Amino acid sequence: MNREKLIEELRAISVEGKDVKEIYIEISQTCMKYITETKRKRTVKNAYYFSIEFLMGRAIYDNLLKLGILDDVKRIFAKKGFDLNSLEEVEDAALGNGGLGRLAACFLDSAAAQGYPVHGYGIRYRYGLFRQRFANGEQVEEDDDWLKWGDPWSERKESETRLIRFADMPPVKAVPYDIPVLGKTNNTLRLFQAEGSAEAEEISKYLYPADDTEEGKLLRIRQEYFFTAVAIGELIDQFTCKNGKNFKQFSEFNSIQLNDTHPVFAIAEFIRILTTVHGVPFYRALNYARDTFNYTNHTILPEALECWDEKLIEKILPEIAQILKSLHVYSQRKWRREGCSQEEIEDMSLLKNGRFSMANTAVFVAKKINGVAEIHSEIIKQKLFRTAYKYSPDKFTNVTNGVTPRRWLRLCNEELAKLYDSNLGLRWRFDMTELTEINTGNKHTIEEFRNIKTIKKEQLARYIEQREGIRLLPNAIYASQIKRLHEYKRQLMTAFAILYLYYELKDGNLPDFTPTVFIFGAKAAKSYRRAKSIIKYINEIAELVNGDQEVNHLLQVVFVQNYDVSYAEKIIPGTDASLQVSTAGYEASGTGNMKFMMNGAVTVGTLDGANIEIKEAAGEHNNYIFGAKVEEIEALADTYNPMQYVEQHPKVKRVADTLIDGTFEDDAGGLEELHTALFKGASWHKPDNYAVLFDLESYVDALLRVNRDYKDNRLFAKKQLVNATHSAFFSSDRAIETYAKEIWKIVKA
Ligand code: 26V
Repeated sequence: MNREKLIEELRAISVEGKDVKEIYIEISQTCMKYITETKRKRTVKNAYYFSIEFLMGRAIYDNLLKLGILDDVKRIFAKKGFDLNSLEEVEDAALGNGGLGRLAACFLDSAAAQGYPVHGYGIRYRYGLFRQRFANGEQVEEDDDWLKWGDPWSERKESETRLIRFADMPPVKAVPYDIPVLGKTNNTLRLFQAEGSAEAEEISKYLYPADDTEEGKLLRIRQEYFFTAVAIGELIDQFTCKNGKNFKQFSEFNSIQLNDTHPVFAIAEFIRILTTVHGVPFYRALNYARDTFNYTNHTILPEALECWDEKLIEKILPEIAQILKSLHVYSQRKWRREGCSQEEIEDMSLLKNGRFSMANTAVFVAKKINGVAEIHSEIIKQKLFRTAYKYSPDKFTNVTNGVTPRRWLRLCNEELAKLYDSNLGLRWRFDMTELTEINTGNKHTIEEFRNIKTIKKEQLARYIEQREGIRLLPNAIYASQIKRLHEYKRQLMTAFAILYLYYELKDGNLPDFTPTVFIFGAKAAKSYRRAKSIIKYINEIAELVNGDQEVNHLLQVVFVQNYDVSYAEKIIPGTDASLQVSTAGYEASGTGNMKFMMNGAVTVGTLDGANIEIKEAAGEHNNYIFGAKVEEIEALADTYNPMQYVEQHPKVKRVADTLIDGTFEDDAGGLEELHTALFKGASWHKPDNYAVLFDLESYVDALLRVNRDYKDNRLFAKKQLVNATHSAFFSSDRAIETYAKEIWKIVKA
């Protein structure tokens, strides 16, 4: 089938008497017929991206764009009286939590777009990330039944089913579902579904099941082993079919990227099959693994670095436990031989206090280890993995994250893409560095950009009104913080900043204030109590501020429900100021920050993650940097006492007091607990562990700088445009090119 034939078949679809779902399925299936006829190009070496999350979002518009028929199909269906925008009802495939899963999706997109043979391996969860709504300002979670829309974009490959064995249950069937990833090459995302018994089905039922109980932990281990073991089994069989048992060559054909530590069992499974099935000696199998696997670290938060009890792994995967132990023994011997001190050996140890450190295992074996932004990669080298870095500095590298300009610019902001087209032709689509040729000093261009921003803000306002029933203030600054809810990301600090501004306005201290709308979008992990309290608190603040006649023409707060990829596609282009305010040192990279920049929002941010590189690319004067730097945050540990601090900063005290002084209802005691965490400490954390109070006034100051600068509309629009036109570095095309050349050593098909 060729493109013309495809369009013809799409034109032949009748919409008469059909509902949105039926039309959606028919369009998708027609495209799939066309796509699956296109054969994969043969390549020598492929890369495989192993990830427990792929946050793909909605497929249909993206695929139509890649087939080059989006505009045609819109027109064809408009003529039939069917608005293609109706397909926005189709829910996202949300098989991921946030940045890590969305990065995996952007990387697959960029690899295909550039013709690199990179395929994804993951899990086909029955239920993705929960759907969120608010009841009385509190988060309520519901199962995400994404399959109710059917799954026309994947192909079940029953005949390629493999069996995965756990010691305590019958063999589990792993059935592959292939999702095409379109571009210059057609790559594949292969997700496995667990079948065979009710017990088996549990394995691929939920994304990130709670792992605070032993049962939860076992399930998580099963998930991790399940998808990596099928993938490894497949890759080894494919290899031996073509090349026999000359495993020395395995890495000449295959490179495997471990997206965080969740897929680290792949290493053990690889060694297990080579040693037990193919009779390769252990040390050789290890060497082949060393040539094949690479590891990306995505966080330095201790609570997120996986360690699994030896006993648990022994119970369900005895052979794998044995191999992990052998790796441990082998590594200890090696380090002793190399003259490492006892302390150093302990620091790098794969097995600590009866628990396997998945990160240390990955670091020991991987050929390349990378962080996801310059500062993060430095922290990894100097702190998290400092001993390993001391002995193998060449293993460590940085690949700053990126985001796909197809979804995050062309699809979500076609107005801006058209402005680029009319200024530069189509070249920029293939090389975003061309965007710097746009004359950002040109009055006419700035005006055009400003109009586009206004259009996108209006579209956003309409969308939010539809979804949330809230009408946004027009002619206001739109400032957005959209990301997973976590204390280190400091949504609480934004909440305090809003209250700070609120009281300043009430007190008449801000006579010249430009109206500002704060937009939040975030899901809190089901069991993360303080994160949920922060949602409740922000919703309380929204009620107070939005209901106050004295200020509600100047200040507005909206927390949207069920924030997801598709919501992000609306919020990002309609935002003026992107809030990226994590405690310095904690946000590995951030990728939302890049999406905002690409759509021409200024960054109000700390010197953390990729914010630093954004500031460098677009110029400090075009962004609003504030807050303590990493070294300053570290120094706080010895000197900082939040109780004393607020005594000297009464306005900070005033807002923090609202957690306990009856300003807001707090029946469940969640707000009080936030107050305790700030002033007395909580869990294993010291008081105000994330420096929320400490950075607050410098944050407010940055927001007020935005507020002042915005008055000169043209100058502000210019800052935004400079950001947009200097965002090439943050395209995942650049990131993938770096992985391909420096880590995977693969060439374009
Ligand atoms: C996971 C968990 C799990 C349990 C408790 C707390 C906690 C805190 C953080 C995490 C994050 C896991 C890894 C992750 O998603 N990292 C994100 O990866 C993005 C892509 O590289 C990056 O842009 C974000 O900065 C980073 O947080």
